[in-house]
Amino acid sequence: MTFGEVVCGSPGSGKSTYCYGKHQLFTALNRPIAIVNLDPANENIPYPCAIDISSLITLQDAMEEHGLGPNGGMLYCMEYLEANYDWLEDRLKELGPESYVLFDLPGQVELSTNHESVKRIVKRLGKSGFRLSAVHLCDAHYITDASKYISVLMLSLRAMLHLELPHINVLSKVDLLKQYGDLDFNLDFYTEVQDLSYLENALSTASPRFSALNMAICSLIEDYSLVGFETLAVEDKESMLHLTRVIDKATGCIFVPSADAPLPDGAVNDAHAPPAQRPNAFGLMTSAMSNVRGPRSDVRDVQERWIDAREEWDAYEKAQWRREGQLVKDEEARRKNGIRQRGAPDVEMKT
Ligand SMILES: Nc1nc2c(ncn2[C@@H]2O[C@H](COP(=O)(O)OP(=O)(O)O)[C@@H](O)[C@H]2O)c(=O)[nH]1
Ligand SMILES: [Mg+2]
Repeated sequence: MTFGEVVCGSPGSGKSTYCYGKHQLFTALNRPIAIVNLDPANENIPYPCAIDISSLITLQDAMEEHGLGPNGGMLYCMEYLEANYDWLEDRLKELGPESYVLFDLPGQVELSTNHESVKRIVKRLGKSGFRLSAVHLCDAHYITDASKYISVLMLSLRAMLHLELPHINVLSKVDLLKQYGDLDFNLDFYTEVQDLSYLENALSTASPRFSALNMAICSLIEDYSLVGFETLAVEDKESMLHLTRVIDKATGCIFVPSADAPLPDGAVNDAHAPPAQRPNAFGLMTSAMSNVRGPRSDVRDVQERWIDAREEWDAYEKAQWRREGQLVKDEEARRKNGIRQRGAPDVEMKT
C-alpha cells in the first residue's frame, strides 16, 4: 500500500510551495517522498519532480491543437491523462511502494469540485493500492472578509463531497494574516466553523441584497457539518509537522523507518525496544521529542504565533536559531580539535 496526498486548491493558494516544503521536511526526516506534477501549466516547478505530466502533454499543445482557451485546455489535459492512465501507472510503479506520493494538481477548482476526470483518476489510484487524502489549500486571506469566507466554505464542502477522499482543508499562508488587519473573530471561529450565525451582521452590511441568500448558504454548510480547517505557514517546521500528523491520522499512515536508515544517537530500530528508544513516525526519538515543545496543535497557539504576538515570537525564534547555529559551530570546532589531537603523531621526547 502506498500513502500520499492529492494537493488541490485555487491558483496561488500555495500547492507547489507546500509540496516543496513537504519534500524538504520528509528528506530531513529520512522519509522517502516523491512528487508528481499533474499541472501541465506549471512552468517553474520548485521541487524535484519524480513524474511530470508535461512529458505526456502540455497545456500549450492542447490549446494549439484543439483551438481551446486555457480553461478548456486544462480540462482536456486531465481527460487526456485519464485516457492515458497507464502512462501514469507505469511511472508510479517505478517509484517503489515505500515512497510517499504527493500529487500537485492544477489550480482550476472545477477539477476538484465538478469535473469527473480527476475523481476517476483518484479512484483508479485507490484501486491500484494508493491510500490518499485530499489536502485542499485555501489562502487564509479569504477569512478577512465574511463573504469571501462563505465562498471558501462552499468550495471546500463541494470538493469534499466530490472527491470522496479523507479530506483536510487547510488555511494556507497564516503567517501573512496579521498584515491584513484585525479579524472580526478569533482564528478558531474560522477553523472550527461552529456557528456561522455570527457572520450575519457582517454579511448584511457588506451586501444587504444577498443577506438572506448568504444566511441560507451558511445554514446549508452547518447542516452538512463537515467543513473545518487546519492552518499552515509553510516555512514553519511546527506547522508542517502538525499538518503531517493530521494527514497521517486521516489516511492511517504509520511510518516506520527502514532498518538501515540513519537514526538519532541512541535510537534502536526495534519493535521490542522500550517506547522512549524507538524512533517515531517522524524519525525522531520520543525521549528527544519530550524535550521540545510539541508542534503547535491548538489553533489558539497558532493565533498567538502569527497574529497576537508575532513580533515577540519572530524575535524568540531568531535568537533560538542563532543559539543553535553557535552550538553547531562549537561542536564542529570541538570535533576538528579532537581529530587534530588524536591524529597528532606520538613524538618521543629525547633528552
Ligand atoms: N508567506 C507565505 N507565502 C506562501 C506560503 N505558501 C505559498 N506562498 C507563496 O504563495 C505564492 C503562490 O504559491 P504557489 O505554490 O505557486 O501556489 P499554487 O499556484 O497553488 O501552486 C508563492 O509566491 C509562494 O511563495 C506560505 O505559507 N506563506
Ligand atoms: Mg503550482
